[in-house]
Amino acid sequence: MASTVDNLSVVVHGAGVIRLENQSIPEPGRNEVLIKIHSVGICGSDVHFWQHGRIGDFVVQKPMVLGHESSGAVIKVGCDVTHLRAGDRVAIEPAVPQENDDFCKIGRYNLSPTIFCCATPPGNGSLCRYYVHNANFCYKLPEGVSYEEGALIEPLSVGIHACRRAGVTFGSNILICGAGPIGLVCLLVAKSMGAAKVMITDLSPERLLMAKEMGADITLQAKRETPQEMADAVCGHLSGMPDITMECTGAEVCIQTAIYATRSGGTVVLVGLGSPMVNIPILNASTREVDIKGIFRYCNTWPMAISMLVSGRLNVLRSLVTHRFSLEDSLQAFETAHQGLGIKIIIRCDKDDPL
Ligand code: NAD
Ligand code: 572
Ligand code: ZN
Repeated sequence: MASTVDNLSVVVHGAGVIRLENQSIPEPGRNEVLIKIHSVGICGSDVHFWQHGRIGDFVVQKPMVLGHESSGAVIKVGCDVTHLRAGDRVAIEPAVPQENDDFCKIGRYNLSPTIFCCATPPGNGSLCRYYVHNANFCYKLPEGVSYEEGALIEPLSVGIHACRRAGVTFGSNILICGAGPIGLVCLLVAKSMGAAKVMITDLSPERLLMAKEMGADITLQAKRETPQEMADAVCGHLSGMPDITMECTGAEVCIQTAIYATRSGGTVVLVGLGSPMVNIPILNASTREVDIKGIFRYCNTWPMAISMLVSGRLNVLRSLVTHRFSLEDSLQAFETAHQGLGIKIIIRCDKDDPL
């Protein structure tokens, strides 16, 4: 039976409408856990669902709780759960396949047509006090890994998956387009995988400064160049063409730049998702054997992210957090995110551990 005690939740009702509402506390099913949420990061997609009520074909048709970058403490386990118990601190992987299909069998469960992600309609998210999730997609946080780091594993996972798909290795020379949270996690992962030189571009000098502080070797402010001119500038600053370009803006001009800049035989990974139809220099890519790959979120990243956080070699991840708000002040947090201020905004949902 659901209870009606305080489960304050950030709920989107459609374009332009979010409210703080008290919802009932759900009961965990056999293979689920009930989590007392501690920290939740705001993602660009949360802001987009609030502003536009949709992303592509995913339309907010009924009120939906936002938030998919989260961590918290298990307070109740379903009867079939054996690897977690009450009191465990966990990071939550939000996208869960609903069936063990062929994609799951080959380990690429993110590609399953049955994948169901919290805070993508119709799935409720975790920006609330109490949230139920599939126990197999909750990962125990060891001592020394904070709840905020636990929440940051979600965007970090996008960076891990992008770097894996790109084939980043010892000595890679890399261009990253866009120094938002996703471009910055790609930078952190690429450096920790042994990239020799990482160059990052953005329109914003503040974001480029952040990138520099987080270990970018070269930063370049994008102006109003043509993609070919921008690619020439990139190669000049890098003293050669990058082996890999990770496109993290979704802007057509950056996708074009990415192709022109990448060396023959290299790889472009399209992380940013913008317009569904874009013009790209396809002959340039195909005749130079530049591979163009996409990514869809991530798979099999939480365990390695946790190991890397335990090792201390990803301590810089925590500096992505520029703003913190309590759950009660979430609407102010969303306004701040919408204004494009800072990098990662974290909402503290646990009223027993106030800011
Ligand atoms: P963001 O909007 O915070 O960052 C994008 C950055 O690109 C901004 O700093 C912006 O100034 C910069 N930019 C825009 N136009 C530019 C240009 N012409 N040249 C250089 N820089 C430019 O977004 P984010 O949270 O960092 O996410 C980046 C992208 O990744 C988004 O499109 C998002 O939807 C996508 N994403 C994709 C996946 C996936 O599974 N493929 C997962 C997560 C996010
Ligand atoms: O952290 C997961 C994530 N994925 C994003 C964006 C932000 N955060 N994606 C972009 C939007 N797509 S989607 O396919 N969709 C709404 C399901 O357009 C998913 C990946
Ligand atoms: Zn996200």
